[in-house]
Amino acid sequence: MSRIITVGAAQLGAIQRSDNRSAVAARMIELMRQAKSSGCDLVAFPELALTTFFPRWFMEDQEEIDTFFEHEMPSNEIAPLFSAAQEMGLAFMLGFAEKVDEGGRTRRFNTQIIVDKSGKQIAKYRKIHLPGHAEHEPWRAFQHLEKRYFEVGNLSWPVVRAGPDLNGALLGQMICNDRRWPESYRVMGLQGVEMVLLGYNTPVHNPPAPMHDRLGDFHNHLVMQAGAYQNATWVVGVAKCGVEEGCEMIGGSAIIAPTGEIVAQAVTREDELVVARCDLDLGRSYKNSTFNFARHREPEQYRMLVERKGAKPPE
Ligand code: CDV
Repeated sequence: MSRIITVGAAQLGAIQRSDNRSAVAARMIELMRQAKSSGCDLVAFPELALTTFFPRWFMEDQEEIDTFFEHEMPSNEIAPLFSAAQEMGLAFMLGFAEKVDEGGRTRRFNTQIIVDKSGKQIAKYRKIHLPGHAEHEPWRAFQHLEKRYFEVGNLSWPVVRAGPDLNGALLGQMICNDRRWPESYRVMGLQGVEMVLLGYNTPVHNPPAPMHDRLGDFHNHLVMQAGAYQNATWVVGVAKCGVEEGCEMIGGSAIIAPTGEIVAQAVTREDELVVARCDLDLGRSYKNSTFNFARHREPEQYRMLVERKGAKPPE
């Protein structure tokens, strides 16, 4: 019997700094309603979905910075989102800035969670590849201070087996810049992942390398399609996009099959739901042949991957 789950990539258009969480949650609930009427089991939202992409500003006042973080999940403002999902019987993935007391200190992460149809949180991921910089760099058109505001995630890339409400899907997550790194996919590939959910905020303009700007949409799909194929997994990439506080961000939210093919894609840079009916077993023939890891991988020859960080050319 085929194992189908219908997935909605719930792309969000721009969120301005003045937009409060209740207004954002209302937009997200509307996308959930559309998802429900399209037969979705699971809806995925973008990275840091509840606020504007705040790492674009240099801030020193921790109180101000913390206004962008969630201190509890769900907070009162976000609770309607959770209730709506539960009433509709929809699972969802949500990205947010997480502030938590852990190990006797306050820590801050760029986080995503998966909540099942019954309202139970079944997975958490904290972003590992944090792009950008930690100090103010005024020469940039806008800042990208993820290295200042977040710690590197400490949960690796867990894969969870969802319950029968999601056909026992093996689900994994990554966040934005992670999608450019083959390691992110492979750690989950080695756990047999069947579907990777990932949210992103990608500015069109890349201040340190403006010559890449024309290729932003191409690179977005290139890396997600390669990651899907090489690990025989579905990849659901969801953008926050449009012009946010003067900063233009790419859209291109896409659902990619284990074949590496894009099966559904956004056509706007606004709130838009992209839906695909995903057969979780579609990757099986790849996992049993070309990408039969147990048969064909040669980890002894890959030692440099974990022993060396930066590239060191030979003398
Ligand atoms: N939010 C991100 O991680 N954005 C990066 C940008 C800065 C390049 C990305 O990889 O899309």
